[in-house]
Order: sequence, then C-alpha cells, then structure tokens
Amino acid sequence: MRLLTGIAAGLAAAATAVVLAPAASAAPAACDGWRVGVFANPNFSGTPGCFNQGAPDLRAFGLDNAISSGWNRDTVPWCLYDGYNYTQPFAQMAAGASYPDFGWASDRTSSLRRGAC
Ligand SMILES: [Ca+2]
Repeated sequence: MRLLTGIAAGLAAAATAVVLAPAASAAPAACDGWRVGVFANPNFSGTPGCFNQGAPDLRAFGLDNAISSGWNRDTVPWCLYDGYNYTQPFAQMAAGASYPDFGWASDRTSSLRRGAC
C-alpha cells in the first residue's frame, strides 16, 4: 500500500500513526448508512463491523487483530489502534476514503474511533 501522507513523521516517531493512502475503488454497499465499515478480509469481504462511534475492544465484534479492509464515509478521519481502549495508535483512515487492502496495517487493529490519531 502506498503511503501519501505522514510516513516521514511515522518513521521519525514510532508513536505517530501513519495516514493510510486511499484506493480508487468505490466503497461497497455493506454497512451503508454507517460512518465506518471494516472487514476481516480484503476487498470488503468476511466478517463486517459497522460503526458510528468508537469501539474500544474489537473482541466484542470478533474482529480483534483481524481487520484487512474498510472504508470511512465520515467527514473526519478515524484512527486505528493496536491496543484496546484507544492505545497504541498506528494508522489513520482519511475522511471519505476506502481501503480494499490495509496491507501492512492488516490484522492489527484492536480498537478504533472517530477523529484523527
Ligand atoms: Ca492489536
């Protein structure tokens, strides 16, 4: 996955999350009407998780360390965290962006919430 923004800062400071580069593909219909949809497999397949607000523990959704694709229909970024309860931010989904394959950021998210990292 290409990284357009924030990679320099991400490399310079491990605590800084990287802004994921959106792909050209359109967001799928799954989770239509929700701010964010994430999926266990690439290309928006597998177990879905539809969110309008933060999820502090993705074990509750069967998606802990299991998200591989997703989209953000919100007007603001969402932050992905490696730890529970919004700890260890590592990647950011840009507002209005879809990601058919999180690549290096796959299978790591344990919590996520609305807003920039
Ligand atoms: Ca994790």
